[in-house]
Formats: sequence, structure tokens, C-alpha cells
Amino acid sequence: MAKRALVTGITGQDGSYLAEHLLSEGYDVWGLVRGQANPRVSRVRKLLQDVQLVRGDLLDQGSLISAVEKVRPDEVYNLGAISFVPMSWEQAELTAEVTGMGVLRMLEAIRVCSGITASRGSAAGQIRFYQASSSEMFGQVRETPQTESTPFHPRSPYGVAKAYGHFLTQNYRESYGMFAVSGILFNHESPRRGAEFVTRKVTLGVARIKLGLATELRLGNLEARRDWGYAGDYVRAMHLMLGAGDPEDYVIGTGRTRSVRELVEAAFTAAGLDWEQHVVCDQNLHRPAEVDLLCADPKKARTQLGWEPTVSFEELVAMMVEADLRLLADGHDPDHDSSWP
Ligand code: NAP
Ligand code: G4F
Repeated sequence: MAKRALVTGITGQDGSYLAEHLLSEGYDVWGLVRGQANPRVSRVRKLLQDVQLVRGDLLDQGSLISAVEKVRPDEVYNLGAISFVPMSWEQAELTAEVTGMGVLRMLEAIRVCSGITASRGSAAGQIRFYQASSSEMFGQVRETPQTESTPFHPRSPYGVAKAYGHFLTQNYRESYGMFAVSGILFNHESPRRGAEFVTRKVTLGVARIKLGLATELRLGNLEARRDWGYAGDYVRAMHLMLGAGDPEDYVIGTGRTRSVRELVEAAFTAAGLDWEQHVVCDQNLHRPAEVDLLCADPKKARTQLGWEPTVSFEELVAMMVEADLRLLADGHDPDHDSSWP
């Protein structure tokens, strides 16, 4: 019988790539969708026609229990979150509820539906759980590159909420013997990335300038460094983690770090433009507290899971610029609020 996966965050970047990957592996894929008239649901229906949808919200414990009861999944991937770091300062409580407490609610839904108690641990055939942890938890980094044992020093309410979800996942593994793991994923991008994140903001900005739809691009801190990879590669790692013999946490990244300035140079160059003629640095787009440097050490994932990234930084940037040039040339321009840093 086909394995069944339940994915929260199905309308997001990673949800779409993960669903495609699991479908290609022969899974029955169910996506959790929220809201009464969520406009992103119709996009999922078009893009992922073989995914079945179930209603639920990470803010609503009962809805998660109902979803797990209905789907009876073999695997749950918890990708749902308020995932944009600047929003977490403006709506810190909502971020704590969705990105942090949402993990507790999902784990509890699995525990209750599986009949797991402190005295009666989980049996074979248990539901396997993946938590989308983040390199934002490392924050003000204590060492470089960052590994599974690097201490956390989160710099945003988002990072703090992710650290809570991370430790809770570990705790449910230790307390109840659940197969519950976290992937500590570094930044990963694609043509499906939200327009508010810096890579997509830059590639959309480049495409608008190239097509004569804009003349400048306003950005914040150009010196921050990130370890950027391709989302399609990273969802394979999520699946490998749930297929492993033992439940363990893994760092997933490329092991190379670039500055926002290098990203900007690469994207403008890919379109034959000179970035210095168009990029405006705007102090209002700087964050209250910055994560200056992220760089993964993905050795454990390489040696234990056989995971390797396949798309280089240059290929990723070129792929995103080309996709946005095509998108805009076809008359589509994803809305974005340029006042977000
Ligand atoms: P994304 O595109 O922002 O997607 C976030 C998803 O969360 C959306 O599907 C959204 O659904 C859903 N969501 C928001 N509030 C919800 C709620 N109350 N109940 C249920 N679902 C809710 O994020 P992504 O880039 O795909 O990232 C996936 C996960 O990985 C997130 O948890 C993110 O924090 C984490 N992560 C991402 C990266 C990265 O570089 N992309 C790195 C490390 C970790 P709606 O459409 O209904 O809003
Ligand atoms: O693209 P960003 O908004 O991503 P950030 O904050 O690193 O978070 C992403 O990666 C995390 C993993 O480390 C995920 F957990 C999280 O959910 C999300 O996917 O910003 C990247 C860097 C920052 O240092 C920011 O200050 O780019 C800098 N930046 C400079 N100008 C900008 C801008 N970021 C945005 N969004 N917009 C700007 O104008």
C-alpha cells in the first residue's frame, strides 16, 4: 500500500516541492490548508493536482487532531509557520503561536491519535514526524561553520519560536519514544520563493529593471552572509530524515556562505546589468537585530543520509532571474510590499 504523508505549509515554497517529491516516490500526499477563502489554495490545486487537501490550522488543536484522524498518515511534515523574520518583530505573539506552539499542537495531535502516553510509549508503525527547524536558531553564531551541536543564540522572535519547536520535538522523542526529528535547514530558495525574501526580491527587482518596469531596487543590509541553496534539493533531505533507521536531527546547507552584496552582483550580472547603477541602500530596511553570518557544516547529512546539494549558488541565481524575466514578460508580477525589510 502507498505510504501516506500529511504536509502542513503545503501552500508555501517547500510544501510544493516536498509534495512533488513525495508524489514521485509513490506517496499519497495530503496538504493541510487553512482559512475560509485562502487564495493560495487554488494555486496549490493547479500546481499539485494529485495532492488531497484537508482543512486545519496550527492555531487550532482540534482541527489538527481531526486532520490526523482523517488522513491516518505514516509521516507528518510540519512546514507551516510564520516564516518571514521581520514579521516576527511586528507580530511576535502570532509568531510564537504559529511557529512555536503550532509544533506542540501538531505533536500532541499525533500523540493523542496514536494513543501514546508517558507509560505507554509508541509502538512499531508509529507516525513519523518532521519539524522544519531553522539556521535562524544559531543567530549570533558561536562557531563557524554551524553543526548539529552548535549552541543556539536566536536574534528574532521567529528564531526563538523555532528554537522552542526544535527542543520540543527533541523532548517528545525522548519522553515518548516518538520518531520525531528536526531538519536545521539553512536558507533555500527557488522561483517559488515568496517575494518578500531577499533572493526573490532581488531577482524580481532585476527582472523589472531589465524589462523597463523599474529603475531602482531598495535593499537593507548588504553585508549579511547566508548559506543559500536550492529548495528542491532540501526537500529530499526532509524525506531522507524520515526514512532513516534512527530519529536524529540534521543540519542541511551547502557549506558555502555569500553576502547579500554577492547575491546582488550575481543577479544583476546574470541579466547583463550593473547593480551599482540601480541598488539603493535604505536604513529603514535594516533589522532590529541581525544574523550576520550563517554557514552550514552538512557533513552528518552527507555521511549518514547520503544527501548532497545539486544546484550551485550561481545556477540558483540564474534560474531565479530567468524565471522572473519570463514571469514578468508574460504580464504577471507577484505583489510585494516594498516597505518590508
Ligand atoms: P513559506 O513559503 O512562508 O510557507 C509557510 C507556510 O505556512 C504556508 O503554506 C502558510 O500557509 C503556512 N501557515 C502559516 N500560518 C499557518 C497556520 N496558522 N496554520 C497552518 N499553516 C500556516 O515557508 P517555506 O519557505 O516554504 O518554509 C517552510 C518551513 O521551513 C517554514 O516552517 C519555515 O519557517 C522553515 N524554514 C524555511 C527556510 C527557507 O530558507 N525557506 C529555512 C529554514 C526553515 P498560508 O498559505 O495559509 O499562509
Ligand atoms: O531573505 P531573508 O528575509 O531571509 P532570512 O531572514 O535569512 O530568513 C530565511 O531563512 C531562514 C533560515 O536561516 C528561515 F528560517 C526563514 O524562514 C527565512 O526563510 O533575509 C536574508 C538577509 C538578512 O540578513 C536581511 O537583513 O538579507 C538581508 N536583507 C538585506 N536587504 C534583506 C533585505 N532581506 C529582505 N527580506 N529584504 C531586504 O530588502
